[in-house]
Amino acid sequence: MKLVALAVLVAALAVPAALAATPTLNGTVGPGFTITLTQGGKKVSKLKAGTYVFKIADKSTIHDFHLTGPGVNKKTTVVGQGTTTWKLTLKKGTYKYVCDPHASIMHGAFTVT
Ligand SMILES: [Cu+2]
Repeated sequence: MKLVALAVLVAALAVPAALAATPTLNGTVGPGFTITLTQGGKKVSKLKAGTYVFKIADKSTIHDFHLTGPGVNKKTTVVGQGTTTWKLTLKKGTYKYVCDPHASIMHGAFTVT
């Protein structure tokens, strides 16, 4: 009986571990003149190279979320709104995100090591 209980416990623990394998980053642009990229509520400044799920919330029809860096050039549309999901592999280097129409005031960056 104890072995069965242990097997059930191991199976239950294995599922969250598999889901956590790809870290999720949250990008938000708008509704004001703000653009952010966070992980677990904290601003992203450094990441390890690897695969990440980017969940981008574009909350405005006058802003876009444009991510560029080694091997990556992805953006939402300016007029579009809603949530977009990108699964991206990040390499070593510097990545930048901007709102194209307001790049001078709406921008951010992070480094990948
Ligand atoms: Cu903008």
